Amino acid sequence: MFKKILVANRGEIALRIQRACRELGIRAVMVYSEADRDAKYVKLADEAVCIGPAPAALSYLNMPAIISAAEVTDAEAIHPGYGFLSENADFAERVEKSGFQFIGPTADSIRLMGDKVSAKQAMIRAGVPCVPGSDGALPDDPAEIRRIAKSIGYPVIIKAAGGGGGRGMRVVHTEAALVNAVQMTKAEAGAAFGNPAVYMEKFLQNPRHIEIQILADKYKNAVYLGERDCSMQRRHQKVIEEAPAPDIPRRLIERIGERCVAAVKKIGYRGAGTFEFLYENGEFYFIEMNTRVQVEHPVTELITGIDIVRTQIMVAAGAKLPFTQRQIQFRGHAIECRINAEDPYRFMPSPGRVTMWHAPGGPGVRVDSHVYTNYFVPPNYDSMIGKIIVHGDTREQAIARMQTALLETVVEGIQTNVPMHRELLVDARFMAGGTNIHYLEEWLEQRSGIRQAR
Ligand code: MV4
Repeated sequence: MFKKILVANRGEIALRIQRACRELGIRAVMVYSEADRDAKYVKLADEAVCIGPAPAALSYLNMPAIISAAEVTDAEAIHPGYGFLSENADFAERVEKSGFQFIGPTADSIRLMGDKVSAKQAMIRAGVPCVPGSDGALPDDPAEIRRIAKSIGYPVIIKAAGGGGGRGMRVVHTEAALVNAVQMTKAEAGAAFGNPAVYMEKFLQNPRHIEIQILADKYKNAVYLGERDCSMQRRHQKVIEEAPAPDIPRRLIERIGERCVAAVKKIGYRGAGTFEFLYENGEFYFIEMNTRVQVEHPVTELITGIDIVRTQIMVAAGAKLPFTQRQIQFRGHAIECRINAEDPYRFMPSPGRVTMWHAPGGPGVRVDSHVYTNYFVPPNYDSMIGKIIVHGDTREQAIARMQTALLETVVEGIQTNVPMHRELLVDARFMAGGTNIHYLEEWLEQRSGIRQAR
């Protein structure tokens, strides 16, 4: 096992990884920007190294600074967390070439999945069901493009190979709009991602976003840890996640989970990973794979009892997966609410000093947050300041526990989305379960309409 790991991230996930290290008897080196100098998880660290000024480009994205920090502290491995450099294949490569273990998949796997065209082709070859679409990147010939769209059937969606997570996409409803839309998306993709390649899919109008968590070791052992429903989102930012997904037959989850495991083994993937699917009319369609630990990993931890971050570290160190698929059991229901420092209905960021922080507690309540009373939320990074995660025997019990937890939560000095969560947790449609990816935006729209009418 490693003796020392460098944590190349900040905020709640940096603290989450630090905790996993402590439990494993591993020393954690935290790197921090000038804006995070006073954070408690930095002060509580075994060691901490300042890697640059507040802007992420100069600190948390600064590869030479991070690798130098690993060298001077004699760390053996680097955990990238999520965001920042976590899905940067060049970083993974430089980490390994400098003699450190990258806690994640190989640079080749990250590269394969980072290009959404090669990712989809790999998944088709591995037998994972995908959204019907173009065979690879679109050609330049307008007649060919029209022929492909006609065979798929309108509406179609044009997506950038270098995009993902909702960046670089355009929906096309008619043949008249098609060729121009492809050209526009290509131009934007070239500028944004340095890769103008685009591909085409049937546009699914009312899907749910369901994702499958997998874990794999270096010896081609792999398991799936069930699914998460991440349909409650606004502008591609997830707001509430839960596991299991309401009203999806277990045999469908088992079938898709087994396909994901087969794909992982086929491509030689290792570490934690997530297959993102759209789910519509009882069918799963692969869209992307994330090659990192995700924000919402705790809901899976709570229903399986498996520590995903601990397992990431163990398999990176060369351990075999400590469980088989048959040993994994799913128990109860978990829900996560992301707490953001923002105006709860207009979504403007609200950084600043937290003058009062009181976290909820009680049976089945987990809080992953680096915040404390008198913590200063810097304006330089993502507005997420923590997560409340609850577990119950049933979805109803989990909802009741989350309602209670949200009522107990006190955050003063800054605005947060806690009031929005309190309203959503008593919304009849949310409580019924199984809403699609458009529901939250429709709910917000209606809500603001009612307010304006008053
Ligand atoms: C789609 C789609 C409908 N049809 N692909 C958005 C994020 C990126 N991961 C893929 N996305 C979508 N791809 C087809 N063929 C709708 C979306 C989409 C979406 C997906 C998941 C969660 C939220 C979403 C919000 C808007 C659009």
